[in-house]
This record gives sequence, C-alpha cells and structure tokens, in this order.
Amino acid sequence: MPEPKDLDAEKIKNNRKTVLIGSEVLVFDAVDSTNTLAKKYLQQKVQEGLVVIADSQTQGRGRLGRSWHSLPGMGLYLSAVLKPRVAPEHLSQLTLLAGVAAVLTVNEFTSQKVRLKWPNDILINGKKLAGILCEYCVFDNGDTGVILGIGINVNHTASDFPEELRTTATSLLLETGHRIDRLTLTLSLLEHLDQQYQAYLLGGEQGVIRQWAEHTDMFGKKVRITRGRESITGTATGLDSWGNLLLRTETGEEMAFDSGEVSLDLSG
Ligand code: BT5
Repeated sequence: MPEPKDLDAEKIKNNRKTVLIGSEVLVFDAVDSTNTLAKKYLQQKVQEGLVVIADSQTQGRGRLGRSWHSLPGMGLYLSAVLKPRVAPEHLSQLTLLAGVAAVLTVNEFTSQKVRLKWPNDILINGKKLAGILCEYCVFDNGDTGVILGIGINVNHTASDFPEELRTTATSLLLETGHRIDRLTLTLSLLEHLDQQYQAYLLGGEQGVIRQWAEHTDMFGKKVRITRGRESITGTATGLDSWGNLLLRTETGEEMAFDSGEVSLDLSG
C-alpha cells in the first residue's frame, strides 16, 4: 500500500521528539480503521509506542458504534498502541489524556479557543474539530493493552464534509484560513501525547484531570446524559479522580458517570 506523500513514516520516526510514542510508525494509504489495525498489531505483541497512521479510513470508528468521516488527504487519523499496567477503570483518564494532548497540539496551530467536551470532543467555536476513541483490549491469552485513536479534521473545506456534519464539524483550514502541514501536526501530536503519557505513568493522573478541566467550559452548564434508554439532566460540576463526570441532578443528587456507555449533550 503506497504512503501518502506528505506523511512519511521515516520522516516521522526521524524527527519525533518522543521517548516512547512513535518508536515505530506505520503509515498507510487507506485502512478500514487505524484503531482496528492497531489492535491487530497489539495482539501480535508489537512494542508499546507503535503508531498507525492512515491517509483515509473506510470504516473510521467513533464511540458507541458511531462512525468517523475520514476523507483521503484531509485529516489526521492516528492510533497509538499503549501497554500501561492499569485496570480498565483507567480508560477514562487515558481518553482525557489524549484530549489534553490534542488541545495542546491544536493550540500550536491556531489562536482560536480550543475547548474540550467530556468525554472526548475537541471543539472550536462549538464545532467538532477532533475526536478520540480510546479502547481497552483484553485477549484470550490474558494480554491487555490500550489503543488510543485520534482523528483531527485538518484541511477540509466546508463542502468536504457530508451534509449532516456541515453545521457541527470544523477543520483547522476552516478555522485558520490556511492549509496545515500534516507532518508538522503529526510530530506535534506525538510529542504532546508522549509528554502526557510519561507524566501519567509517573503518577500524574490528577495532573491530567486538572489540565483537562482547564480546557473545558462545560462545568456549571446544564447537560443531558444518555445511557441506553435512560436520559438524565443536571448541571456538570466537575470530574472525579477517575475522570468520571460529576453531575448534580435537578433533585440535588450527585452522580458520577463513566464515559464508557454514555453520550452527552449540552442542553443549556
Ligand atoms: C469520536 O466519536 O469522536 C471518536 C472519533 C475517533 C476517530 C479516530 S480516527 C483514528 C482512529 N481510528 C478510528 O477508527 N477511530 C479513531 P464520537 O464521540 O462517537 O463521535 C462520532 C460522531 O461525530 C458521529 O456520530 C458524527 O456525528 C460526528 N463526526 C463523524 N465524523 C466527523 C468528523 N470527521 N468531524 C466532526 N464530526 C464528525
């Protein structure tokens, strides 16, 4: 499979300023999903830090069975293989870690305010610029690992998005007025992911949560959480130490939500 010209695995490997993430880099022209492919490599016992990048995805995945629109040449679709020795309950923290890394990266390319919406949306002016799909994998032989997948809309014009995303999605090109070099963006993302991950491994979970909270403005706002058929409204008050969202319901009850099975709308 030929590599896209601007995203070259050797250039990424040789120019990365990272300890772990990007120690091996594979770049593909088109794949079904970089997360699905990274999971296959994880199962084959690749080293931690492998990064899989694709120019396009035919079945880019979001959370809860949703899809991620992944046109060729326009975006950054990247998955990192991690092997932290943590239980599945830490998955929310790793999703938040990727969100922080994505914001710090995007901040290097635009002066627009970049905001996080729990658990995994990166927004500019209320529109979705990037999303994160963090998956915990357990194999039959007991091996475990985490796939951290990030999709960023880079050089999309409005008409590159399908009709249904035109009012809700944005790209770096749309927000800055100029094209962004995907190689530079990739190197910056790997660096921020690596720094956050190294700090996390040294016991920096609470640092991740604190930084995440600095880049959101949803606390104090009314939100609606959907969990299966259940819908709960309340005020988002913060995150707990696991990265769960804390909600004060209309009856005054405090509830904590794990990101796994829920979706969230800002309702006012
Ligand atoms: C996400 O899911 O936001 C996670 C997206 C993760 C994508 C990356 S790309 C590399 C790696 N490999 C994969 O297969 N996935 C990861 P969620 O919160 O469920 O949001 C999905 C929703 O966002 C969809 O239902 C659409 O409404 C919207 N959406 C889809 N494609 C979009 C895009 N390109 N830009 C903005 N919004 C989009």
